[in-house]
Amino acid sequence: KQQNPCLLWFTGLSGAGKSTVAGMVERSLAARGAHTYLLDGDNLRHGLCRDLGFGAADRVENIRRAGEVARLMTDAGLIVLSAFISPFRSDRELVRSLMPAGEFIEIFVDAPLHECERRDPKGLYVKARAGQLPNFTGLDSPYEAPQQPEVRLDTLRDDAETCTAQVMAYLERSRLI
Ligand code: GGZ
Ligand code: DAT
Repeated sequence: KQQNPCLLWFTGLSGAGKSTVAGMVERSLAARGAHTYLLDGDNLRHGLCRDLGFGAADRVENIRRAGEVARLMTDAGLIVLSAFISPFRSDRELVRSLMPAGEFIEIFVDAPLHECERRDPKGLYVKARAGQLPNFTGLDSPYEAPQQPEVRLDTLRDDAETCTAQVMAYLERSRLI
């Protein structure tokens, strides 16, 4: 077996860089012949989770479903990457508990709110500040930062290539690839 199935769980504020880095790690893994799948709000919230919004209870359910799907995909032998804000510590710990020891890799994509708001890649912070997006994470909905993530990426200091290399180095060091 050339790869160990595992779940790379990216968490962080909107605009912190989860999708960007997860996408680059996925390309890096694919270049080595690994079989991967990237789960994110775009492919879940339009289908499996289309009934869910951004209130606290709906976010809890969103992450529960995402975790269960990710678990099934790792059972099928894939390296799964996920890019959800996943703001609540207890939900991330629930997903961790679904996975065999060592196969849940929590990756804290860390950037301060002011930097995420400065980037505002989709214009959502502007909308949220204007009152058009209630319960926006970091503004009027909480984000609980990981206390012991397997990997912490500082996307204010390091560029996306450096962050990608840090994740790949973790996977090599842990003999997951
Ligand atoms: C946070 C929101 C909201 C609110 C829409 N709060 O930058 P994006 O666009 O692509 O990432 C955000 C995405 C978050 O969905 P998740 O499934 O990752 O959230 S969670 O893990 O909390 O369930 C953002 C967009 O949806 N978005 N409204 N109110 N992000
Ligand atoms: P998220 O998926 O967390 O909402 P994104 O990947 O869609 O975030 O957007 C992140 C933005 O920040 C994107 O415009 C690229 C930029 N950026 C700057 N430095 C970065 C880094 N080190 N890693 C990832 N993205 C970075």
